Amino acid sequence: MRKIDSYDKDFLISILREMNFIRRFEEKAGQMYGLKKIGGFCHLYNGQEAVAIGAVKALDMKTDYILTGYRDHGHALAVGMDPNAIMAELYGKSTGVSRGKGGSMHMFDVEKHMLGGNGIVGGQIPVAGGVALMQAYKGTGGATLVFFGDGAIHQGSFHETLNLAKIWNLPVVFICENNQYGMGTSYDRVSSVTDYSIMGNSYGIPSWQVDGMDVIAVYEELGKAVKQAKEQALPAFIEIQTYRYKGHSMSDPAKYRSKEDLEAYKQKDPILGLKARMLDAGLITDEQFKEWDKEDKKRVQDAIEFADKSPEPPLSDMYEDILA
Ligand SMILES: Cc1ncc(C[n+]2csc(CCOP(=O)(O)OP(=O)(O)O)c2C)c(N)n1
Repeated sequence: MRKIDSYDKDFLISILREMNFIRRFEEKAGQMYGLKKIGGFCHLYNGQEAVAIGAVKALDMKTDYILTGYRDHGHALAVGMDPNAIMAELYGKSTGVSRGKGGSMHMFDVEKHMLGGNGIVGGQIPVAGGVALMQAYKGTGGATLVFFGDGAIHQGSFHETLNLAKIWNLPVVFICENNQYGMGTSYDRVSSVTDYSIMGNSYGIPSWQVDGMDVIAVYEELGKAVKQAKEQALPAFIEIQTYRYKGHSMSDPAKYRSKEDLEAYKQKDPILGLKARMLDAGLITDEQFKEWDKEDKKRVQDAIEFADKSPEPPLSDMYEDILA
């Protein structure tokens, strides 16, 4: 675990609270799915909060962009998208971020520089390469950060984009959120190598692994990668070792892993870990945390009420937003 002594107290509190808010949001989304308020696919982010928060804190969202896959609620919240509109999107309501047409996998907000969740495994990787090419071409000074799962490493588009990113000197940071599992199986059963960081090295891209249960480690290592992308036009590939507490999607009972495995990771929980370090350092009290948690639960409850009260999209909406 990285030390926290050199950090500003308010910065640490914001990280702790933002991770906690994602957790509370996801727990409620899971419940609402169970109540059939949310339809379609729904992939929860519980356990991986330190990745989205640590990474986004290392960015300047005025110039930088992020893209991600279908497990995207945490990234959307991390860049400050409106939780009410995110929940309404999950409900398929017209007040949702994609007017209820995208659902869980398609959070998008161009003003917040969040260029989307993507349903196709690895589909966001070449798009991120294109966004970084735009940044380099226009000289915006920004970088693009793209999140994807360990399953996406085996897509051809991952390899093609890494190669082009290095040849074209693109300011892009590739982040593999290795949450140990793909859909229904463990990553080490489907991959000929288990140290994914070698994948970037084979394209001449500096690559390394980071402990994704430690938000400060994610923040510090991403800071290095983003600086390198911006100042040297050098891409980076980071494998963040994390863990998802829930099944792949709401329809996955996660029978391919043991209870012991899950419990072992819960002992390293990113939120409780940072909270414990802050308590030890005398930066916060238990009472304060309980108060913040109450506020977070209330904000999520407000999002539920907003989504519940929002109108369904009219049938005529079916014929809008069609490109071809
Ligand atoms: C091109 C493509 N193939 C298959 C699928 C079906 N699918 C959805 S998620 C998934 C597993 C991906 O696992 P991983 O990348 O490790 O991400 P995680 O869900 O663990 O976050 C698969 C095979 C898909 N959406 N797109």
